[in-house]
Amino acid sequence: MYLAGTAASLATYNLEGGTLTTEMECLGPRGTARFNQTGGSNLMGEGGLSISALEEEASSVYALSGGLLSASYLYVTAEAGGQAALEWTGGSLGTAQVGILGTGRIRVDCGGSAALVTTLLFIEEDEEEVPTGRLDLTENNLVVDYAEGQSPLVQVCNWIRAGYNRGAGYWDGPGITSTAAAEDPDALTALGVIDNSDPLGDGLVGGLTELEGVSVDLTSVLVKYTYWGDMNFDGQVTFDDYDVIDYYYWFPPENEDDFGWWCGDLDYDKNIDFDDYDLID
Ligand SMILES: [Ca+2]
Ligand SMILES: [Ca+2]
Ligand SMILES: [Ca+2]
Repeated sequence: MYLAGTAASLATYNLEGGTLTTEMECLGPRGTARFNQTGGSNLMGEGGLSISALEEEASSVYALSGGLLSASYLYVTAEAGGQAALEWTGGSLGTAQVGILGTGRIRVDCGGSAALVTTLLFIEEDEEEVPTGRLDLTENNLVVDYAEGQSPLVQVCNWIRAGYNRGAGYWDGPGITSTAAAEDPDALTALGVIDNSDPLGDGLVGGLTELEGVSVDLTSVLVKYTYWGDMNFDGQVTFDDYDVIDYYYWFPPENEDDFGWWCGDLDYDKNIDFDDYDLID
């Protein structure tokens, strides 16, 4: 199914109930396309959903506020000033691959009740390895359920570092960010990330069987909207978390890539110092 496609066209599709079954769906890449799903099921089976805007005046938006959207892949692509976005505010989303290309955007704004779960996540980067796309989790979580030996932890951590935008802003960068953290008047919240397999092997974080109601396996990278310093992802900051940062303050990881939220490097600058303790206090 194709929505829009040419420069002057405007296309809107509303799905309120029933089941829509297609092999694949494309919004864009020119003109204005909007898919409003407030209920029902939109099923693509083995196929996927492509939301694209490849010229300045183009705008393609999929707004999911109810029902079920199921696609084996989901690509959001914006180039040349076009606007392409998935706005997820309610209902369920099931997808195995998520790609955010160019300046595409995905916003998960389900009131903290949702996790974007995928086996592969890709966010395009420029020549300086700065991400160009944006995944805004607001108050929600992310699970990248990877295959054994293929942890995307370093990449996901880099995208969060870009989203946090330390030194230039506050949770307003590209990559993986949270406008809820940015707008928190007390600045107490952040996006944390851990590899559930505990790659450092110290038994201080990871080993979770669920993340706020979502079942997870050990080979998963978990991103949680939580309080600064909640390294073990139990939703609060306690002595257990201080134990983590204290341990790694005295016994820091040997490799630069091993620094991140999980060991107390809360500001993602690859060391553990008083700036990190400031954030937890
Ligand atoms: Ca896994
Ligand atoms: Ca905790
Ligand atoms: Ca740090």
